[in-house]
Amino acid sequence: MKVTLNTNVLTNNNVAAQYNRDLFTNSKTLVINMMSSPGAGKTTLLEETVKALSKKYRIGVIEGDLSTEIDADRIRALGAQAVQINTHGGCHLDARMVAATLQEFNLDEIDILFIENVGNLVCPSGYDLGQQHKIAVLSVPEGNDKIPKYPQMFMRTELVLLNKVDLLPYLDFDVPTAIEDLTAINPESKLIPVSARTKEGLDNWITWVEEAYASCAKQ
Ligand SMILES: Nc1nc2c(ncn2[C@@H]2O[C@H](COP(=O)(O)OP(=O)(O)OP(=O)(O)O)[C@@H](O)[C@H]2O)c(=O)[nH]1
Ligand SMILES: [Mg+2]
Repeated sequence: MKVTLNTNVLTNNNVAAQYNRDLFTNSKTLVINMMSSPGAGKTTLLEETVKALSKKYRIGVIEGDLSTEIDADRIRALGAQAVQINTHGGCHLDARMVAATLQEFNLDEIDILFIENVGNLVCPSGYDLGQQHKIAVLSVPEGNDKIPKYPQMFMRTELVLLNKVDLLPYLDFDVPTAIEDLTAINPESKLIPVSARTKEGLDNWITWVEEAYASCAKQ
């Protein structure tokens, strides 16, 4: 028997994403969905971002992991509000999980909300969470082949933070090749080289966030 699915199987996700988007728009909260492989440095980058921005902006963070509160605790240690979602085996966050979590924030009092997605270069990119911006973190030890091998992630993001550039002298990662591969897949995407360890390039990332905030700012 041939079964034709006329229904968008992600309908519920899309409905929840629109619900989230309306909340973010009404509260003028900038929301950035950060995705990467496990260990690329998302939480470390968010720690540095919180340190750099928290005097000027009220920051909230949603942390997505299969298990534990480790990442949320790292953010809370810096004084920012962080809520942990545990997916219990799920390989990505979906908009319904985020919607449920939003009850724990007063969005009127959050200027910038970062969502750290579950470490995975495949599943998270397909799910709209209602954010205004989707970005990818790629790290130098992962190698140059990740952009061509996981094109959906880099097609659907507008910025790649190339993290761990402090390790470039020790590894064979080639930055011009990464830029070339990214441009071939997504000519609109930017790439910012950074090191959460040495802080190299972090000012360029912070400027990017502040410019994004300016376009949806609470005035
Ligand atoms: N050398 C170097 N190490 C880094 C850098 N950024 C993060 N790390 C290290 O990389 C490891 C993983 O960092 P996390 O920030 O936990 O990575 P993550 O992407 O949040 O990991 P998951 O949440 O598990 O997906 C830690 O040991 C960090 O100290 C960097 O710029 N340079
Ligand atoms: Mg993390």
